[in-house]
Amino acid sequence: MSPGMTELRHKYLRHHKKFPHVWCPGCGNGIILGSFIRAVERLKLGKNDVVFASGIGCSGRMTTYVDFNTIHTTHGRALTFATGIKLANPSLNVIVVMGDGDATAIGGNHFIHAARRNLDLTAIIINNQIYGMTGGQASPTTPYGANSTTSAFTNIEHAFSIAELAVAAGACFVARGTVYHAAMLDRLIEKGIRKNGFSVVEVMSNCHVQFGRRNKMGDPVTMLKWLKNHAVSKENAPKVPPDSLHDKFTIGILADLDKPDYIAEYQKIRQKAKRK
Ligand SMILES: Cc1ncc(C[n+]2csc(CCOP(=O)(O)OP(=O)(O)O)c2C)c(N)n1
Repeated sequence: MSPGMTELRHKYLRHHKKFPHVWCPGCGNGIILGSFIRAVERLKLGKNDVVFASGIGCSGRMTTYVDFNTIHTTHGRALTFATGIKLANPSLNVIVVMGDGDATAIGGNHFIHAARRNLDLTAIIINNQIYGMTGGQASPTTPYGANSTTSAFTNIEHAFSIAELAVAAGACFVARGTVYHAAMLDRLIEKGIRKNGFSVVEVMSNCHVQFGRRNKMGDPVTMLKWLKNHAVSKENAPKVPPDSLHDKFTIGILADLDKPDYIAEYQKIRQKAKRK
């Protein structure tokens, strides 16, 4: 029988040292943390074989709470630290958690080049459509027409899709889930970690405090229902009329391809250089 959440909490969380956590009641980050530790458990990864890196933001606090090798880095630069760690010790499973602002605004350039480089890292990107920790400023994924502290008369910029950006930049595994679909999220994170190459799992999440309250969704249940009603599975998407898809997003595995990973290629270059 697989262990229950209480057992997993004792096994994987720094519950004596680092709790209570800083997240608001009902924050989607707790669901994502649960999915992450269930995925690690299912993969039977040793705690010392996992490195969990984060940037800055509410998402960035996740590394504080788990009992792996962890590194809480600077805003937008988690992938650069993770790159160094993986290159120094390729046997480690290096998993990175970032917010939408962290990964695609200040860290946007690092993100697209990490995807293009195809180093074997797993990036979990929590898309709550807002800068949560700093008080609700618009991020690159804040929808057109939404309210935020920096777009009090509605956002006139257009959001981009993190998952589609990752596909275009060359990530070899790209998936999108939501905190409403938690069981599916466990599997997507598990597959992302298992994949050899740069993997991205975008998680649509609720920040009902900074995003929801300004957009008539001020409680977690309303936001979870919004996520449920706006998610379309990849399998069903072709059956949905295109004009009703414009405000929806696709969930599931969006890309899964095999290409040589950076470390294998780098070893070949080392061999070539040695023969010279
Ligand atoms: C170089 C730098 N710029 C700006 C900040 C301020 N800052 C801290 S968290 C944050 C936004 C975080 O938003 P997001 O990445 O979406 O994560 P969330 O808090 O929503 O999880 C910002 C702008 C910082 N800490 N460092």
